[in-house]
Amino acid sequence: MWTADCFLQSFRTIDRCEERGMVSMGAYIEELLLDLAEHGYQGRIVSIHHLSELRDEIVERFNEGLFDEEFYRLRLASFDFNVPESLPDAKSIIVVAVPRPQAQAIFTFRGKKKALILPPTYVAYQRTTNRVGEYLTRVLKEKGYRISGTALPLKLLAVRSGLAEYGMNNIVYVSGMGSFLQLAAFYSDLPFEEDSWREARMMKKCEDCQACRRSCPTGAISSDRFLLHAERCISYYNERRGDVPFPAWIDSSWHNCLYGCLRCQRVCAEDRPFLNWVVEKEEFSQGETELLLEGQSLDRLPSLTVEKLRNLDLADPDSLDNLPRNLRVFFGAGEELRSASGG
Ligand code: B12
Ligand code: SF4
Ligand code: SF4
Repeated sequence: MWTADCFLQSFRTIDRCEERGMVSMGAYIEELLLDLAEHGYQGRIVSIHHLSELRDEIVERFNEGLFDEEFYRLRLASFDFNVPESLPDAKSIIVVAVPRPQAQAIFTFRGKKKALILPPTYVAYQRTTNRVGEYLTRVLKEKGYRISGTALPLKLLAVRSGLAEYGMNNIVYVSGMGSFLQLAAFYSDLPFEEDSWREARMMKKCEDCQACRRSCPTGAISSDRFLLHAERCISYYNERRGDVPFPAWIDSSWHNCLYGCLRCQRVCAEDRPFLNWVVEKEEFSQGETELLLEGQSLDRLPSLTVEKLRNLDLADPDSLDNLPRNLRVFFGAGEELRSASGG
């Protein structure tokens, strides 16, 4: 569990600041980190100087040709390593981990019910980031500091800041949260130089375990390199636009969630305590499931269905667009539905 011990590293940094007479800033950051923990979050603050290291690492891997071209263009090209115009005097980056549960949607088709999980982060993604942002804005404002949003590689930032460690599955783990968490990061004009920046590291436990690698059906977690073959990850495909069909090499039996995939987290001992943590649950009748398989737009759905979708964060055109493709693999829904939904 998350205890004051976990702050040891931050305290050491603060002690050094105090030796240099920066007592008030050290104490203030200590207070900020403790307050974050009281909200159930965990965080680290690092100097803005590390921004270029994050950029260089991604650029280097790109130059080495380690990213599938289309994957890079669709998912990584939007990283922005420049200090934002809204906060030109940014001095630090605050990275926060928020524990996140799963949600469940039960669908009914041809008399059969199928419960499908939405893994952590799929529901309330933006709301969670906003909540952290609002919290930091409120707390820092009291001391006259400000924050601004980031578009950074969050796992790399979290690991190098000392907040998290990589699992072999390339997902990051935070003490007391497993990997069931969402990361958020903000620039701030809060000065902080003596941070706990370190090399990227993998959990010690992974050295004697390969459970995630063995459980991944697609070979995305391979033994030829640590970096995930993201273009082999099921999540990459079921998050894509609804008119992009699943590649033929994905066996339909490999799908295990409405969005995303949980195979490499479900087998991990670090995640065992969180596997039954399911909050939002909604059930869709046969009629509702058929309407969703047909890809009906929001204005053509009954208000009760819209309400249920809203609770699962699926009441938006993008989600409604890719639901038919993602659902069909579980129901083996026939050609009549495929053509009705234009798939
Ligand atoms: C693109 C993306 C994806 C892509 C690619 C995933 C990937 N691994 O890159 C796809 C669509 C596949 C995806 C899937 C998922 N994602 Co995603 N995704 C992102 C996004 C937008 C960027 C990730 C990224 O930076 N990739 C680039 C690669 C290069 O970075 P990296 O994975 O950190 O790679 C580093 C390591 O490999 C390390 N490295 C290389 N060699 C070695 C060797 C050693 C020994 C060590 C220690 C390290 C090391 O160096 C690399 C960096 O240079 C982030 C949000 C964000 N803004 O960061 C969310 C994010 C990573 N996703 C998230 C989640 C929850 C998921 C899923 C778990 C969802 C699900 N259940 O299906 C899966 C996990 C799949 C997996 N096994 O990784 C969370 C992660 C939470 C966590 N606990 O880690 C994030 C952070 C969103 C958030 N705000 O919380 N995702
Ligand atoms: S399943 Fe094993 S190897 Fe994979 S992340 Fe968990 S501990 Fe590490
Ligand atoms: S999320 Fe699924 S497909 Fe992606 S690496 Fe993990 S087990 Fe493999």
